[in-house]
Amino acid sequence: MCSCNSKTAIQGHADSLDQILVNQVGYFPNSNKVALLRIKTEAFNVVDTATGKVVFTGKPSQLEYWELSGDSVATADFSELTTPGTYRICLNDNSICSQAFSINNSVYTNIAKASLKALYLNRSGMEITKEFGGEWAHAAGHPDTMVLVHASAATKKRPEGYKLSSPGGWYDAGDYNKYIVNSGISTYTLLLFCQMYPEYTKSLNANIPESGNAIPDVLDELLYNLRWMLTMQDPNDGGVYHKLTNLAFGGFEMPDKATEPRFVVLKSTAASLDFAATMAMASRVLAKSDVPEIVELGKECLDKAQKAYAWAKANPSIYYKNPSDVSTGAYDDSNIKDEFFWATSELALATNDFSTLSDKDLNDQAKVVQSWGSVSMLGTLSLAISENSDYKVEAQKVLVDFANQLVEKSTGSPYRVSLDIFNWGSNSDVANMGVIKMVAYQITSDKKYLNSAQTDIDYLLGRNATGYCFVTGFGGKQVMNIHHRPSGADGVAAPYPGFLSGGPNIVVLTDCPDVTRSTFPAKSFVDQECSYSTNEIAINWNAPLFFLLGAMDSMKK
Ligand code: 9MR
Ligand code: 9MR
Repeated sequence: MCSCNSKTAIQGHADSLDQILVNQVGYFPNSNKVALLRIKTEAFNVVDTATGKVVFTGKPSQLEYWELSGDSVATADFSELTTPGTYRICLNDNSICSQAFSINNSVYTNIAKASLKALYLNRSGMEITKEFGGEWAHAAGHPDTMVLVHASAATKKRPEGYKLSSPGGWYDAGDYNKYIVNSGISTYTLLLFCQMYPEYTKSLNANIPESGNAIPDVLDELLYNLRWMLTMQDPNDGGVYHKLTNLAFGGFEMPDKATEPRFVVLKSTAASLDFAATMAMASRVLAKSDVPEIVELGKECLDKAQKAYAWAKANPSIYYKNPSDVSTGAYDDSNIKDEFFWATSELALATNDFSTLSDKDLNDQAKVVQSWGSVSMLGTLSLAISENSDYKVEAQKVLVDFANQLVEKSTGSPYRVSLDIFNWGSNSDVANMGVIKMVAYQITSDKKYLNSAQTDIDYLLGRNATGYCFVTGFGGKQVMNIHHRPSGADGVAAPYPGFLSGGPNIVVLTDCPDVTRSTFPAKSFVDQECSYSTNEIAINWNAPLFFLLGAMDSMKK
């Protein structure tokens, strides 16, 4: 018989670990705690891993079938257990046990820091030193000081082949390219965090090279990307290049070995609007800094936001499409009504002039969770939490209505998650839903939103149909083979830590030719490097992950 505190016994039962799904990092003592059981049983035990003693016994709910995972689960609620410690959930005379998890007040501190630090590890054009990168230290690559203007972006003043400097910024994802559309939402999400949690932001030390200077680490980290974004605007007309990229995706080599030429490609309306929105938001957040240089930078951001917005108004339908000789990520979007709304809202807030907005603009927007291509919620969010805006009340109503729908979905779902469509990057949708709930919680102080955000954390950290904890370096069942060039090329077994894997979906079932994936979307995931559609990492996935974990960590007692 297995006793749950014995490591060998658990290893001997590795097959059964997935029978009980838990948040493998842990729970606050006072939070809701719900595990999922895939087995019909009358009772479940919570066992202390240190003593092997049963500390709580509960009765699970009925099994419920989920059409998205193709299996049935019951909930096991052990919220009443509040004693700090490390535990497993066990069944059948403790012969079947879950992964271990902790209950204590600091469960999210390290993982929140790691999820921010991951962005540092993805900085382009900078050596990652041993001091800050540990075993993931590497030489600088992609200086991007001699970037070529691509034919699609040629102008009189900057003709094809013209060389410009656009250094810094984060690599987008597992590839080494830098894309404005995706940078916008990622940077904005961190700016929003700084705005909403100023005290926690000040206190967080992520151990990055700038730690200890007069600027909070969250802000330092996002500034590394924001300063790059500023270089992507053509000062001659205000338009913003869609991306800085190689012509094609390169192989799995370290950054300094990847030396193919780099190009800035087509100025697009979406990139210019996302840039305008992000810079306008930045101007408000940076204005609150007590470092004069940062306040100055904020003014520059507003000026550049206005120029990019004017360019977009004058060029309202330049939709990005890859030119025939460019095959890297497109971030193409032909519905940019939401980008216009977001940029208009942010500029209204930054200039305190709301004459460009109307209730109709607000209500006409699609109520969908934010992503790189659907940004209406970002405008709504900014208006809803602004100190004074003509649209605050209306925006709060839209946001809280949407959060209510999400909460309803998660309480009604067998897996207790609001997600009911699995897109590429499905895990980021879960994280972004958590962000919406955190904002609704701040607006209303109603605990139901916080409890629902907890279920999103639980899902990402193991209580999902794959049984993986989706943040690298954390949990008992870890993702090891992310589609991330440095992780694949560095010869270190462990992947770069703190990254959120994209997560299950059935968009591309053939990315690993030798793998047959589940056709159930919630289970269709493989921890192999080839699976770029389920196991890549990306800055726009880590930003909401950090937001959600940091927000939760900020509420520790
Ligand atoms: O590595 C690329 C990844 O960053 C992208 O998200 C993905 C989808 O655009 O494409 C990956 O590159 C693959 C390419 O599309 C097809 N051939 C295999 C490449 C991965 O090694
Ligand atoms: O996140 C993007 C997803 O929504 C798209 O469906 C997919 C295919 O176009 O591209 C994803 O973004 C990738 C980008 O194109 C290149 N860098 C890696 C990104 C994450 O996979």
